[in-house]
Amino acid sequence: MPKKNSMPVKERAKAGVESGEEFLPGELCLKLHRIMVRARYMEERMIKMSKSGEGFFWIGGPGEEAFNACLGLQVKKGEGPAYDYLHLHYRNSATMVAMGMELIDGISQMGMTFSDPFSVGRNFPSHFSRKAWNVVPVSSVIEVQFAMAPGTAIVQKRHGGDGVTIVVGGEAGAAEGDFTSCLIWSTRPGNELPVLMITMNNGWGISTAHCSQHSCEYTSERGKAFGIPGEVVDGNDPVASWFAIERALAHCRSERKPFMLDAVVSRLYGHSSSSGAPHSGEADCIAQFEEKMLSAGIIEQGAIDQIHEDAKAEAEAALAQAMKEPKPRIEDIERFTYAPSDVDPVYPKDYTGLP
Ligand SMILES: Cc1ncc(C[n+]2csc(CCOP(=O)(O)OP(=O)(O)O)c2C)c(N)n1
Repeated sequence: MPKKNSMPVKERAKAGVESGEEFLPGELCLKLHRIMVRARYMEERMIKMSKSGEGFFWIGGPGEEAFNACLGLQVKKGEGPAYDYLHLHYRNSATMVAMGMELIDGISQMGMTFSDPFSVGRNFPSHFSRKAWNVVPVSSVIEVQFAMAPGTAIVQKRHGGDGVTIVVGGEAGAAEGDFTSCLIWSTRPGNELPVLMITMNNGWGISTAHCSQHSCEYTSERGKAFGIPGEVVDGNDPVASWFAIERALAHCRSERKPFMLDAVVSRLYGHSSSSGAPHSGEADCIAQFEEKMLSAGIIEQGAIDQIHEDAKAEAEAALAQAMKEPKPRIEDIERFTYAPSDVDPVYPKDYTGLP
């Protein structure tokens, strides 16, 4: 396990939030907190949409904001192999918000509008994709991202530079063979790959408890058999998460080899709208962080309230705008599904001509 990488002592004289040995400066705490709150209000508005008929199925990331915001701010964002590739899952909204996604983008996909930038209103919510940021389309079929991740990492290894592949999934999905494929492909002797494998461990796979299925408490324990270093972090703690991600990315960038992170997180609104999305009462990373920021003196309650008000207004305005947007057109139903191919002998140019 890499050495703890805490902020230098002289920096600690400034206001900030401490967690164990680690310290995050106030300015960064405020930035992370705003992202977390904006992502939360977007999701909570989307849950309401699922109940009001402005959208249908909801799935998303309330409870994962602390870790995900830290991840999004540390991504080397851009297009092509010189930058990081992201193979995300459907709970990564705060990562996308941290990278610069507007709340209306998530809300438009929930509202299935033609203006949805990820799928033109044709996919589930939180199924992000953005070519300009190397965000590979999120799949509803869980865990396939772990079989795809070695592909972008191979390209990055051949390309050179320090771009890495970041792949994220839940702990239940890690039971699937795709996860093991990633372990094997990222550790072939002489062909190791710069892949950061992240498991967001909320303790549940829909309604199946983690402890009833897995003999390992954390998926990173499986990395030992493959020589992959790993770390377990409290994903509800933005300070711990920030530095765990920093260490993990530094390893992948410089060694050009894999690393495994388990982030222990809450599932604040259950699995999805299919289970009614009631509040679970689990630990809330935003409330916890606010308590720490208040006692560190880097923010006052009035300012916190204002951030919440602003985020709520932003989500409401995004919904009002999204509801004015046109719906997808029937003629687009098969468009953008597969990339055109000049080399496929059976369906050249465009697979969407399939019967
Ligand atoms: C291949 C596949 N099997 C099953 C499902 C149904 N399914 C959707 S989410 C889910 C649970 C996933 O749990 P976990 O991986 O822990 O992620 P979480 O949703 O808890 O974040 C299941 C079984 C699916 N979408 N794809």
